[in-house]
Order: sequence, then structure tokens, then C-alpha cells
Amino acid sequence: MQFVDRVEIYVKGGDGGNGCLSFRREKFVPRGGPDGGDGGHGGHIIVRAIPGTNSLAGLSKKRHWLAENGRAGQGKKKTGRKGEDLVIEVPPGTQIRDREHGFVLKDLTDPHSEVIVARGGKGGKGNTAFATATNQTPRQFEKGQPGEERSIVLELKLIADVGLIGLPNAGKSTLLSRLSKAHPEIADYPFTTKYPNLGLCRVDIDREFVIADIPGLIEGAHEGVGLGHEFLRHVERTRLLLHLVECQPTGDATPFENFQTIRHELSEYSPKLAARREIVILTKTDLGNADEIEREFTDQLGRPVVRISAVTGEGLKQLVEKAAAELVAMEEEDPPSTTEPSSG
Ligand SMILES: Nc1nc2c(ncn2[C@@H]2O[C@H](COP(=O)(O)OP(=O)(O)OP(=O)(O)O)[C@@H](O)[C@H]2O)c(=O)[nH]1
Ligand SMILES: [Mg+2]
Repeated sequence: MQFVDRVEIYVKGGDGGNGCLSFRREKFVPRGGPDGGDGGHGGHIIVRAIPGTNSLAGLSKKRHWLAENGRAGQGKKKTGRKGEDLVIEVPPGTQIRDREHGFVLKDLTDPHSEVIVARGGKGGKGNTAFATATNQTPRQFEKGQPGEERSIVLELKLIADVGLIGLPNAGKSTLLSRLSKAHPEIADYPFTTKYPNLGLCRVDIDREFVIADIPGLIEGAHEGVGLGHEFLRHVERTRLLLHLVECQPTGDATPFENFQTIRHELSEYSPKLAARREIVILTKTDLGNADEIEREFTDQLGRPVVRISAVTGEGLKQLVEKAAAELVAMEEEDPPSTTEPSSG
């Protein structure tokens, strides 16, 4: 299935049913009082996060979602039937924004969380409701109110603990395939990965973390050059970055220059993202030259880097342990809050 991560749809709550204008008519009761019932409320449009739904692809086929209208009230004080709510199912991690004004209606991070995106209109009151001591034959009644309508943007932000970043061809997808059961496409040309891939990395029986592999970033990515920019928002939510640097890059730039290019793009895109913890990884160490490059990195950065090779398996186990330890350390420093910040 194609990976769809941003969809725009139009939603409208059902209109409320009109109130009824009616008087009781019975044999032998010359002046029956008012008996017009209220209109039913229109149905709401609800967006709900359902685990197991893994993309927004299903929504891209249907652009207009209308909830059922409420029925009109009737004589004999009968209230009109309420319109059914319409539920749109999305994966957890979907953020919903008002298209026109841009504000966030809700971040559906938690499974089964939901939000009403378009309220149904209220049903109108029938004339019975307007009877008073001085007006026993009211001819007033209300019309139903129209349902709320708006266009919304649904954006699926993958929820991963760890994000893989680096230039195209750095070996990101290969690493994901070695650390998880994911089967991303791998090839020796840049931009093999066009959509993010997720994989679950099992550390041991009670520790695991989710890794997101995104398309390669290139110079100018923060201004939209290449493919990676569009997906940087997916790594925005990760807690730890694994920054992959190829030991034998194809271009003229040195590995350390390539590293700096990506760092620059990150800080231009978002200072918050650039401040995230990062493990620097030298990839493809089986191709040689790794010692010299490692020295340059440790000298420049003042901290150790991890060396890996998907071919020989060097460093993979250490990397998993190190990433898991960093995630735990972060949790101890800053435990995840149990309450979601409310956003509307
Ligand atoms: N020799 C060697 N080759 C590797 C290693 N890791 C990856 N490769 C090769 O490098 C090429 C690129 O690997 P990918 O995993 O597709 O790279 P990527 O970073 O996902 O690239 P994009 O998706 O294009 O950004 C492939 O031909 C891989 O087989 C390694 O450790 N050693
Ligand atoms: Mg790839």
C-alpha cells in the first residue's frame, strides 16, 4: 500500500432538524394546546485513533464526509430522531489541523483517543416549548441549526523512539534491516528510500524501541531540496538521533564535511531537533580507512563514535546497547508525562 501521510478532507456535521409547529387536534377538545416536538440534533463527525490502522491511505479516496441530519420534530410532541455520528478511523499519531486557520484541533497520540471535528447542529425547539401562561397557543418554533463545517488536514507523524538520519546512500535502510524485521528497499544509488520505514528493534526480553528510517537529507533540505525535508517532521518526535556517516563517500566531500552538512540542515530546520541527543555512526567500515576517520571525528567532537558494518556485523550489538542505554537515561532525566498537553 502506498504510504500516505497527509490528507485533506472536508467534514460537515449533520444539520439539526426543525422544530415542529403543531396543535393538538382531538375530537371534543376544541382548543388543544401546542404539541409540536423538537427537532433532533445533527450527528457529529468524530476522528478516532484505532491501533492497527497504519496509514491514512483509506482517507485519500473519500474527500467529503457528511454526518447524518437530525429529523424534524412532529406533532404529538414527538422529537425528531438524532442524526448518527460518523466516525473516521485513523492511526494513532495522527495530528488534525484546521486547514483554513492552521490551528491544531488535536493530536491523536493515544490509541482510542478521539476528537469531534465538526459538531452536528442543534435541533430546533417545537412550538410546545414556547407555551407560557399568557401565550397558550404559541406559533413560534425554531429551525434546526446547520452542522459545523470545515476542511481539516490530517497528518500522520510516525511515532518512533529513534530516527536514522544521514546523506543518501549512508546505509540507513541497511541498518534498519539489520536491527529489525523491516524489509526496506536497499540499493547502491541515492534516494532509494522515498517514504519513511519503521522497524521494531528488540534489545532483550523486556526492552525494545522503534526506529524510523527516512529518505536521505541533502544540502538545502531545510528549504525543501530533495525528499528528506518533508519527512523531517517524523524525526521531530523521536527522542534519539542516529546520524549515519559513510566512511567512503562517493562525492568530493570528506566524511566529516558530510557530517557537518547534515548538522547544518538540522539546525536550520529546527533548533529543537538539532539539540536532540545524537549517536554518530561511521558506516561501511569494512571498506577500509575507518581508523583514520574515527580519529578525526573523536578529535573534532570530543566524544566517541560508533563504527558499524552491515557486512561484517561490526558494532551492531554495541550500537543497540548504546541506543537503549541512552533512551533509558533520557527517561530517568525526564520521565514521559502521562498527561497530554491539551490542544483544543
Ligand atoms: N560494504 C558495505 N556496503 C553497505 C553497508 N551498508 C550499506 N551498504 C550498501 O550501501 C548502499 C546504500 O545502502 P542503503 O541502506 O540503501 O542506504 P540509505 O542510507 O538507506 O540510502 P537512501 O535511502 O538512498 O537515502 C547499498 O548498496 C548497501 O548495500 C556496509 O556496512 N558495508
Ligand atoms: Mg534508504
